[in-house]
Amino acid sequence: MESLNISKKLIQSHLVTGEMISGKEISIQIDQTLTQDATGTLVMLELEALGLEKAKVELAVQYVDHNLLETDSKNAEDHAFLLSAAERFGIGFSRAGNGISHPLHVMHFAVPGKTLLGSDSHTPSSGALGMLAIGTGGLDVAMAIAGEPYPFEMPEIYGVELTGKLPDWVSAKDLVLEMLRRIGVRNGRGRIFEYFGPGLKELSIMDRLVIANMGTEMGATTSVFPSDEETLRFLKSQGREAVWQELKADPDASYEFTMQVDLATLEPLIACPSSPGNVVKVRDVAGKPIHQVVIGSSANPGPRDYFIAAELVKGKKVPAQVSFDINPATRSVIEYLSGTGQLTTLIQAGARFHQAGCLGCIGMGQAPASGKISLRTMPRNFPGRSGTYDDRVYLCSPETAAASALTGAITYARDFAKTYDIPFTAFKNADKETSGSNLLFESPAANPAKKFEKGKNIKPLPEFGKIKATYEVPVLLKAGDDISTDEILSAKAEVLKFRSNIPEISKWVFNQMDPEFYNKAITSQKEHGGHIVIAGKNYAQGSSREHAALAPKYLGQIAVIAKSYARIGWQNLINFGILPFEFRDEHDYDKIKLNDILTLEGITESALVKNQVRIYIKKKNIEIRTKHHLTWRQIKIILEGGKINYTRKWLFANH
Ligand code: MIC
Repeated sequence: MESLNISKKLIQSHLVTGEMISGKEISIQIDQTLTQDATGTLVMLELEALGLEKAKVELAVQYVDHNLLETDSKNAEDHAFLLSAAERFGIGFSRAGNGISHPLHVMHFAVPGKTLLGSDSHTPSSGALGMLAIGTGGLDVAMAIAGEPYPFEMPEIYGVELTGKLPDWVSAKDLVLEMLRRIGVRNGRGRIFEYFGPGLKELSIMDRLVIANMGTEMGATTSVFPSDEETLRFLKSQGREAVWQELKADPDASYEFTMQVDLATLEPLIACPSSPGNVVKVRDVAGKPIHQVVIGSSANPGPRDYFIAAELVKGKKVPAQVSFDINPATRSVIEYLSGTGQLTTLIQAGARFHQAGCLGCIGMGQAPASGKISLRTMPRNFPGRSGTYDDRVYLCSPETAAASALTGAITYARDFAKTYDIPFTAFKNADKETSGSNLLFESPAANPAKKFEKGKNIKPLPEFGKIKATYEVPVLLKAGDDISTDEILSAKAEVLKFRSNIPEISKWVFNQMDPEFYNKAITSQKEHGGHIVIAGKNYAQGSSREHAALAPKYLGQIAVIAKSYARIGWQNLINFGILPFEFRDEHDYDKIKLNDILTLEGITESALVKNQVRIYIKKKNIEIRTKHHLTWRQIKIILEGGKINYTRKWLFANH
């Protein structure tokens, strides 16, 4: 029998179709699902559209953690809708105030050896506990809740061997930033990062969560850790040791690639604006004045991270020009800090203490001043994501963030500690985690008679017709490399409240890149029947929000031609019936100009299967050679006008 690494063991034990050959489509059975409020409303509307009676997975949990500011009635109404849908379908419900889905899931529900699919790109966080946890678009999660296997491309497994011990003042965030420094935001695509080696014993489950969470920023399908003694210790601390099982690679298992990280050689790192892949040493940017520090996010959930911040600022005062924001990741972090007295310590130092949740990480408040530096312990800093279009967001560890808050400039924590004579030993006893016993969580049985509670802002999913064989449409946007979903459809508070209202949210499509885009798209839809977008490498990186495909589709987007795509963004285009073409020759990108009219001919099943759709610039009669790597199933989905139509017709037709 073939010796297997952990990732392959997890996939093999859930494999429904296909073979474990990298790049080939496989499908796996999903044991658990995770949805959050910003993506969950669409998931529930999709389940309604598909006519689901009850959830068919072992466990489905709906979290409320993103849309927490009630500046009008919309978010509160969305949350009431989610609770009613959870009661209808028999889905667990975690109320607002409990905190961020990812650490909550790891603490309360993640099980080594199981699979998890989530409508949030940071779902891989549960890989910290030896799960195969994948983030994807809401419609894929809806299908999993309906009991369907999840199709995706078999990734290559990339082994990361950890050796050595982390130096003082260097933590898990620095390790994952080192990974990002080496890999960048594109080269993790089509890969799973599997961590192994003696250095693992240095990392608590919360540390592993930080690393698995931000593996997403490398474009990875997911990250996986073994289930070992530390996993058992953690599960015991949560009163859940009964679900523990050991999970390790076979002794002679191999990886497609391996890399080594000697923890002892790491030093504090920081991601500069405006990409998590833009990593340099803290030393290289030290001294730059800052105006905001935010500590806490799904990429910094453990109590140790708040403990460190509290101990560093103890008895000192943050200067008035710095907004020092503390975002507790979970309700239990608040309880912990209040129990240790560190809540008072932080507040006395000038901290602004917020409710548990994602908050400024997705621009739900906490938008920084234009052009001024905001230092955050969060997972990503794509342009404008903070809610300020010309933001300057840096990502760093809590050590760097807290030391910088006090000095008012980017600061190397070790130098700071030396100046103030703060010994690192004072931090060694930081608790690794809090117990998860206090979660206010509903676990309803399915009740098909339960009525959906829909506020006025919740609009039905738009219906789309089949794709035509020919189009003549203008290029309404020509984007560069690494365009994130935050740039396609902003995450800020003003926009997030329309997540369950596609007609309204579509007004924000590409707004950051071209404030006139919406008007142009509406005109183009009337005059040409749609539009096309051109992009560089890694189009639609970042979040899983399917709105970044659904809203453009609503505005008539027929196709995107890009140099390459991010995994989830590509999948979402397909799910909503948008053709994801790639340039055969990247130089053709330069031939296309904004507003060129492109003719697309032969969009039929047979031409698509043979990769023979013809695209040319009408007036100039220049051919643009494109290709795609759609499977036959995906071609059918697109031609039907998206996965909902396809599912109704082909999958659930006889149910
Ligand atoms: C993010 O971190 O980008 C988000 C906001 O959590 C998204 C989900 C969303 O857009 O609702 C994600 O990671 O998928």
